[in-house]
Amino acid sequence: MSMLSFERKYRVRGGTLIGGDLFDFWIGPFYVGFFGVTSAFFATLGTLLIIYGAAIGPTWNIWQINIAPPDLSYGLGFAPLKEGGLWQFITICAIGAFVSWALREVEIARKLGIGLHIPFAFAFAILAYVTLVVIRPILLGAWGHGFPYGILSHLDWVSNVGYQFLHFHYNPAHMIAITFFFTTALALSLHGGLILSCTNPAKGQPVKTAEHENTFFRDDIGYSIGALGIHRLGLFLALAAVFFSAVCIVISGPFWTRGWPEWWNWWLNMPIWG
Ligand code: UQ1
Repeated sequence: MSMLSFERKYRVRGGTLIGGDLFDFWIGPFYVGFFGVTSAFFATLGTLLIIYGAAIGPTWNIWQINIAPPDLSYGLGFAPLKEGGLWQFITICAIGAFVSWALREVEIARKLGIGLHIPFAFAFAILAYVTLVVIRPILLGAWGHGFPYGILSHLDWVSNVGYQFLHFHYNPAHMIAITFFFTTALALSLHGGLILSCTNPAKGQPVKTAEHENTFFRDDIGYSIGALGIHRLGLFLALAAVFFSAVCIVISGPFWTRGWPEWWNWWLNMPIWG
């Protein structure tokens, strides 16, 4: 299944950023490349370190395994392995693997002569992670502000940081992020519904085309954004959701230390109220 007959013509040489022809090959369906090697290296090392962290920890319960960042007292220095150093190494491996994966996507896109939209989009996800475990901890002066690696522990971290600001839903960037998440879901449901309604009609009916797609929305809301436009809008909405999520956490602490409800006092304090 993975190696379709027509895929061979797309297995072209070149487009690599590093390594020339050296790693320019496939293993089964997967393109390797220099960054495929570095992705595998960092992912394997990071996973082994997580397993080691679990092994020296108190539990093998998958929900409770936790690899915590260093204590705040270590500031921005290196901590001993068992005191958060493991978390620091795992973070380096994670960033190494994510960035390698993005660059491997760049190499594949260059090979195919397509745009860099996919690695560009993935870069936003990497930015969100790096904001949580590097940028915000540096701004706050300690690696201990990063989130712990564990299923329940990272949920507790989110809950605790949320309550530290009394009511996180009053964070204006959080409000914007949520609005973009909901709008992304609206856009994808409209788009998915429209494409299926046209390409998978009732038995015996012909498959419909762009004319029908445009006409539906012109009849419905007086406007059609078009086949290319809906995908530009979708990508924008999804990336804006991730971007404002990163903004909402990076401003919490480094740029605003009180409860988020209090931030809205700027409105009550406006001189227009007399
Ligand atoms: C749309 O206008 C359009 O163009 C024909 C699509 O393309 C296939 C769509 O999927 C959707 C959902 C719309 C409607 C969206 C807006 C923002 C008017």
